Amino acid sequence: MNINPNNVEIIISAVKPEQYPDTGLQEIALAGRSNVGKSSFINTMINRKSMARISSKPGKTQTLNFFNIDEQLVFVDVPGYGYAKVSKSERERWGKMIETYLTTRENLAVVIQLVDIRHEPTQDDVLMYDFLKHYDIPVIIIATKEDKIPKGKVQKHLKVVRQTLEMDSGDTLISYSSLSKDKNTLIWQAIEKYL
Ligand SMILES: Nc1nc2c(ncn2[C@@H]2O[C@H](COP(=O)(O)OP(=O)(O)OP(=O)(O)O)[C@@H](O)[C@H]2O)c(=O)[nH]1
Ligand SMILES: [Mg+2]
Repeated sequence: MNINPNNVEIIISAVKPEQYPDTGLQEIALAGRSNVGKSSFINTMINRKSMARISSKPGKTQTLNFFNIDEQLVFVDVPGYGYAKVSKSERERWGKMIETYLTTRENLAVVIQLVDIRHEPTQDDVLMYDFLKHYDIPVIIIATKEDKIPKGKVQKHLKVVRQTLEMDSGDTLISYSSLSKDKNTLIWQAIEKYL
């Protein structure tokens, strides 16, 4: 995919289906724990430093943020799960918002689920993967923050991710770091298979 980073813009921050944009473009949604690096992933993939908002504080992204990527596709940045400091009612509201989007959105082509390569996927990670499988939503797993572990340990950690999620053998798993653009081409190729 050949993306012009100067032609990337936020379309809308939505919470309800009535607010989802009417672009006719296919959408790629991010999923993953709060602070795992979803917004950073989008920025690196589109070669923009701070299009999607990043924070060292978990819970930065609070709405569904739709980004028009060079009129070719749409990235949807999604609030993370598993952040203890949001209130129960807020968590439930986010959960509903994400669930509604994932289960009803016809433009949705694939979900990119991010996990932290350093740790065994959490129970929430497993639930999310199972949820996507249950609804037959295509998924690519990205094990991010690989810059934080020694190169020699990457394969071992990927194996733990694959086993803990009980991933389908046909599903793609790629290690990644938002600090580097080295794997962007590889990931665009993985995405294009679903477009
Ligand atoms: N070392 C390293 N840090 C990363 C990487 N990706 C993200 N981070 C850092 O992790 C923190 C969280 O990143 P975000 O992109 O805001 O995470 P998020 O998943 O969008 O978080 P929420 O919006 O709260 O759900 C920030 O301090 C990032 O700089 C990575 O690949 N390597
Ligand atoms: Mg975010």
